[in-house]
Amino acid sequence: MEEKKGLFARIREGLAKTRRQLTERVEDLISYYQNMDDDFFDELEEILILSDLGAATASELVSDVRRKVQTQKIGNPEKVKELLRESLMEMLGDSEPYELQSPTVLLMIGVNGVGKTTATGKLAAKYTREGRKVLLAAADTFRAAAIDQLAVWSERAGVPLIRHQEGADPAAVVFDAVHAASSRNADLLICDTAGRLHNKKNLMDELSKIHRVLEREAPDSHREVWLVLDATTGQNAVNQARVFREAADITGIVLTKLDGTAKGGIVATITKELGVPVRFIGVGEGIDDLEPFDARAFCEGIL
Ligand SMILES: Nc1nc2c(ncn2[C@@H]2O[C@H](COP(=O)(O)OP(=O)(O)OP(=O)(O)O)[C@@H](O)[C@H]2O)c(=O)[nH]1
Ligand SMILES: [Mg+2]
Repeated sequence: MEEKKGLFARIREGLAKTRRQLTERVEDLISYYQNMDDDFFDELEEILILSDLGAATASELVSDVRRKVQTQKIGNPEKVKELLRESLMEMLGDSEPYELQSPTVLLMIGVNGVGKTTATGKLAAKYTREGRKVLLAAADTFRAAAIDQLAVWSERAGVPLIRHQEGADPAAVVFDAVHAASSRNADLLICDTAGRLHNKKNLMDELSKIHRVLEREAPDSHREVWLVLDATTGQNAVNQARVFREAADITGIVLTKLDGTAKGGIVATITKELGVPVRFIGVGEGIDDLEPFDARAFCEGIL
C-alpha cells in the first residue's frame, strides 16, 4: 500500500505540467460557459487535442462525456472534470502491472535520442534493487560514446555489461551477452540498441539478425521488445510507433520525458490506437525516475 501511494505521488509529479495546463484550460472553459452547448464541447475537444490526446481519442472522450451529461441530466459545467476523468479511465481500462519472467531477454528499440540507454540503465537498477540478476548488452555499436554511456549506467546500477568495440556487429554482442547471461543465471538481459537505423529495412534486418541469435542461443528465454518513445514529441511519437510496429513485434512501450512536457495525453492515444501496453514511464533523468505505468494513477495524474 505504501509503495502504491508513492507510485501515485510520483506519477502525479511527473505529469504536473500536463495536469496544470489541462486543468487550467478546462477551468477557464467552465468559468466562461454557463451551460454546456455545442461550442462548449467543441472547445473541450480542442483542449484535449492540445494536450496531445489525439484527434480520434479526444473526439471519442468528448462524445462520451456529452452522452453522460445528457443521460444524467447534468447542468453544471463544474461536473465536467470528473466526468472526463471517469471516461478516460473507462477508455484506458485497468492496467496489469508488468511481471518479469525469468529468464527474459529484453530489446530496447526506438529512434535517436528518445531515451533508450537511460531507460536501460533505470530498468537495470530497478530490477537489481528487487533482487533480480541483471545483465546489460551494448548492442548500440555505432559510436564508442554510446557504449561508454551504457558503461556508466551499468556501474551506477551495479550490473555487468557485455561490450564489444565500436563498429562491431550488434548480433555478435547479443550472442556473447546471451551466453554470459546463461552462465551467470541472469534473470534479465537488457540489450540497448542503436537509434541510427536510417530506415525500416535496416531496422528489420538488424532485428531479425538479433532474433535469429536469440532463437538459436536462448530458445527458452522469454523475449520482449520494448519501443521507447519520447513524450515531448507528441503525435510524432504515435507515428513512430506505427512505423516500428510494422518492422518489429513490439511487446511494450516505454514513454520517456513525461516530466518535461504538457503532452502527457499521448499515453491515452498510444494505449488506445496502438493496442500495445505502456509498461513504464520516464519522469526524469535520474536512475530512479522510472515508474511502472498505472492507468488509474495516470488518469488522476493528468486531471
Ligand atoms: N527529463 C527527462 N530526460 C530524459 C528522460 N529519459 C531520457 N532523458 C534524457 O534524454 C537524453 C537522451 O537519452 P538517451 O538515453 O541517451 O537516448 P537514446 O535513445 O539512447 O539515444 P541514442 O542512443 O543517441 O539513440 C539524455 O539527455 C537523457 O538524460 C526522462 O524520462 N526525462
Ligand atoms: Mg543510446
